[in-house]
Amino acid sequence: MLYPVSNTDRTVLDLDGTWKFKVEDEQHPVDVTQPLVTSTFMAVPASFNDQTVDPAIRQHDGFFWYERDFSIMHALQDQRLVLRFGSVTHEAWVFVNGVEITHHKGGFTPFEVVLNDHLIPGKNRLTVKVSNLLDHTTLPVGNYHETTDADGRVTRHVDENFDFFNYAGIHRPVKIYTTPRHFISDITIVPTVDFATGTATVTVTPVGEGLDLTTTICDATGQAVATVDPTTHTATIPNAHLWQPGNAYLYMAHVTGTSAGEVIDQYDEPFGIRTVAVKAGQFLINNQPFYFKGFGKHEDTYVNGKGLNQAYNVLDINLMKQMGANSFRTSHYPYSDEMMRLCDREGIVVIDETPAVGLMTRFDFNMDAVVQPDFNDGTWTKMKTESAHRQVIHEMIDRDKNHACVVMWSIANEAANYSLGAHEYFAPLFKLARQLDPQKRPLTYVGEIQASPAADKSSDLVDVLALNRYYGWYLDTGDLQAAETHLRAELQTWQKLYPDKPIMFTEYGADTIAGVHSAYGEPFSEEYQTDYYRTYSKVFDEIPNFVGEQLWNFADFQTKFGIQRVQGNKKGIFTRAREPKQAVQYLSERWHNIPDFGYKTKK
Ligand code: GCB
Repeated sequence: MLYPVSNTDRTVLDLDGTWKFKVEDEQHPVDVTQPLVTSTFMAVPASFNDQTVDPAIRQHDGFFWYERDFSIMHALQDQRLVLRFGSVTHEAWVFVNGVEITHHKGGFTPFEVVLNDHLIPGKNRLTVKVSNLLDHTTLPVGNYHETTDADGRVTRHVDENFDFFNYAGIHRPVKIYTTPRHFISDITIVPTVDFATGTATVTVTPVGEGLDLTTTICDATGQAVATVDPTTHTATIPNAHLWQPGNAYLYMAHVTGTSAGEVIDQYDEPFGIRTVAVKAGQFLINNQPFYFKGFGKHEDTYVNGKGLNQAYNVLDINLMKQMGANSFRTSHYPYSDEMMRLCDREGIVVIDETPAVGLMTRFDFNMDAVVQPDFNDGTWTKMKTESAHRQVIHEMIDRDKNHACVVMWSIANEAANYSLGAHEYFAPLFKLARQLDPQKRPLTYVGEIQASPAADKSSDLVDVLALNRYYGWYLDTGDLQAAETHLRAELQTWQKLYPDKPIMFTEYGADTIAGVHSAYGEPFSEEYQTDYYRTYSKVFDEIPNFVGEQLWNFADFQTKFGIQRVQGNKKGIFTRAREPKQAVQYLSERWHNIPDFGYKTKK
């Protein structure tokens, strides 16, 4: 899906701002044919939850209404007008002038609808009904139940099967963009490089009905450097300037759509020339063994919740670069278009993850049970997420396929990979992702501690073993010596089991309350967090196939209430306000001493 842009053939209208807002009272449903009656307003894009001072609204599980008016200037009315939502979490029904015009389920990917046939002259009323409900068919997974009282009043409740606050609302920008009636609808870009000669071959496949399409490749200064052959769809770029981690370089595919010799539509798609491959236990970017240094993150900031916050995105990347980090994972859902475009420009390497989190029905550390070969906790019969999972894989790859920053797809976070049925569930999804990705990037899922080498039932499917481990926190609490022993033993086992698969950590961390100090290095203190990271680093450096460390978490973040959470998860190495904890200094020193390439060159 192309990002909305303005150029001489297209324009973008911005519908962000302050919208009318109302919590649905199911006893007295909203009449969508009439303007929304409410005195409440909410900023868009943003979660609604932290904009209110009413705890009942903040915590409400159910349906919500947003509304605003808009008009289209006369000069644009013969254009194709497309209404696009960057994301609405988790389900949206969109009405124009009281008539439903589209519906989308899935809170972290964009959707759009052509408006022309639904408009009336003058002012138009745009209404969005939003649901924040989650259950065993949705991604993320929620445990849903409802009760009905004597008066028929239904109370709905979602217990998040995951560790972040269920923020909801219109989270990303709302735009109307125009295209001509015949338009460029898609562009797919696949770069390859001959490293011996430095020549790149770029395949650019534009789609646009009723148009003759031609593509010119421009360099970062805007100079045309190649023309795409219309029959083979390829262009050759000698001495190609590579997109490198920390050293981004973006070319532009300038696509022109003509009809009878007249230019009708144009689109500029930025792209980087880089390759990605997994080979002999290494993760290769541009044919060089890359080492991931960075984070699992969240889209999570004060007041905005999970709403787009561009200033925080810019700051976060600056903090990463200052630390010598080079990468992050979009835990646990695809992030905004805007963040992905920024990472392309900044040379930040991204592991792009679906919202498949919470695919497990039990969570404990009884490792004896899960290692039984026929262990089955029922997850894969209880969960009915297959269709949602296929949809998010489609939508994520469709949106992000051209991004240079994306080097790997993560199909899920911490599923019941130790339970019978896991392989049958995941194999078709991996097959689907491999078919859909034109750049054939490596695939992984992120595995949790119960899916140990002895218990895991599906790790043969992944190209890279991506592990989340909490030795020294949830296990071996406060005992870093035991943690070190257990960590080493497990990593050595994976190394032996899969001598050709790279291994990386996608989570490891300890809750740390900023300002708590301990002369004894006790848990929750800043000293403990630093010691914890030192311990892990030592073991990582011993494992030949270990290709990256992404700690948990970049910053403290909001979660549901729970006895292990004090206003949220405190495993950030930055506070939620992005103030550094002590570990930042240690990790900065370590990461500045680890080169992006060649750190773990195999003997
Ligand atoms: C995990 C989850 C992550 C949690 C984290 C924690 O394994 O993937 O969502 O926040 O542990 O801090 O417990």
